[in-house]
Amino acid sequence: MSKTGAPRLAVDAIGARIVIVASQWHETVMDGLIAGAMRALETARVADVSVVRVPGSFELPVVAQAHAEAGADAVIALGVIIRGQTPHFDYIASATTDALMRVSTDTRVPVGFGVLTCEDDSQARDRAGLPGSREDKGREAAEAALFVLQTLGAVNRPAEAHD
Ligand code: DLZ
Repeated sequence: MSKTGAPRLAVDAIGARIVIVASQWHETVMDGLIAGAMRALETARVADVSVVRVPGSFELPVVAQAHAEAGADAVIALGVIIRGQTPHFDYIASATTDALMRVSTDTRVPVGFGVLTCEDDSQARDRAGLPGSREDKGREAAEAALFVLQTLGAVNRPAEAHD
């Protein structure tokens, strides 16, 4: 996918209840993703933020779904999956991606997708919003979730009465 062209999606989400679900593999990159998401939430004036850690990316969807069903207004899923020498990467990356999409469509709670799928550690660091990184995928995931939250709010609002 292109490395450029990501939109800035800043919205005001004051009052929203947001849960960041974050895996624990690849600690430095994860720290960058979480910090980027937190920066976006602060810019959007979100005060109610919980960070919930799971072991690996494979565990993100079930915990994301639990929080979506328990009343979170949006969930931001953060993880880093790095290709190794076996097909394991492909299974975890595609299962995690598909399941997070399903959580969002089934619950209608926005799920920001901040799961990096990279060839190596240096690719991941370049996307992690760390000093010197070219991209900030944690921020992008948070901004996308808040934007969709705003969009769904407009869809779900009762239609104005007509005479
Ligand atoms: C097993 C595994 C491997 C090999 N690599 C990663 C990775 O790069 N990133 C990640 O988030 N998780 C990895 N895991 C762990 C799985 O996601 C999962 O936590 C375990 O298979 C236990 O269910």
